[in-house]
Amino acid sequence: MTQVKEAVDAYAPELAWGTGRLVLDRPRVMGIVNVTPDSFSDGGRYLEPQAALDQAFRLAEEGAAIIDVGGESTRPGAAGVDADEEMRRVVPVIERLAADLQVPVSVDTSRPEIMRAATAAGAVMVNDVRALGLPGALEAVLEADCALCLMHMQGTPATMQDNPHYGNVVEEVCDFLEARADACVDAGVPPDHIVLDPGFGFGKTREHNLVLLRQLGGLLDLGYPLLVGLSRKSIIGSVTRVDTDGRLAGSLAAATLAGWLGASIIRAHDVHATVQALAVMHATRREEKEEEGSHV
Ligand code: 7PM
Repeated sequence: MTQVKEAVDAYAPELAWGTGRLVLDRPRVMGIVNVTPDSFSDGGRYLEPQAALDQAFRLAEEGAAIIDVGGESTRPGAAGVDADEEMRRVVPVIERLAADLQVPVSVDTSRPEIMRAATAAGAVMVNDVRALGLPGALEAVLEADCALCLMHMQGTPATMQDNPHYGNVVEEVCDFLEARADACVDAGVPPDHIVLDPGFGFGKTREHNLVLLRQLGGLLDLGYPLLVGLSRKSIIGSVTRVDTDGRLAGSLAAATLAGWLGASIIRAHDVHATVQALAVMHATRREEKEEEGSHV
């Protein structure tokens, strides 16, 4: 083996933040913890802070590499929660998790004041479905030196599923994510702090979602790791014709495909099952690489 090839083989992409990093040599699972009364999936069950903490510890045990804590439902048509309420929901939970959990914590928010409070409480990543679109969000992330997920959404949660339309959905999502990543890097966010997300279900029809998944590899050309969230979403239900509680099998198929097509982080409710699906995906891919290697 040449030195160059050794260097290339040793290279593993990673997501970094001020004090740490997540090695992305294989797809990692982001476990979802909702601290909301109205989330479509775990609705109400984990509203109490203690229940959210229990859920987070369980997901970490199941193999989550990062835990995403959210206090605002972004369900299509959902009314937003006010900043005080969001603050009351997420910050105490993040404080406890950052102190006691061995796994890094992400905060799912668009509000700069929540970003500041959550990162001060120990969150190492901001996951923003509005891609730092609110005034002050970019500054909050810069100051925190945290990792950052920039997601694509067409419209707003209240209306995004009313009539999604694109000329070319893959191109438009790609252009949007590139522009947002460029703006962040220009402002001083280190490129290795950024992960991009096509935003499945956020202003997309069934066909838009399926094309985006099929063509996921095209987004890799932007040079950033990809995060995808398909777990229990209506795109899964539109194919399998089952309600949210019955969407595990479809979600695992989607997670496996996304991983195979190049996603580095899979956002999921069912962490134990998703970790196993991705282990089979990864083992298959590794054998393939070893076979190629044996020919040289
Ligand atoms: C109702 C519908 C409630 C959809 C909650 C959801 C993503 C996200 C969400 C995603 C990133 C869910 C979604 N989805 N953040 N936050 N990517 N980065 O299924 O796909 O949890 S909310």
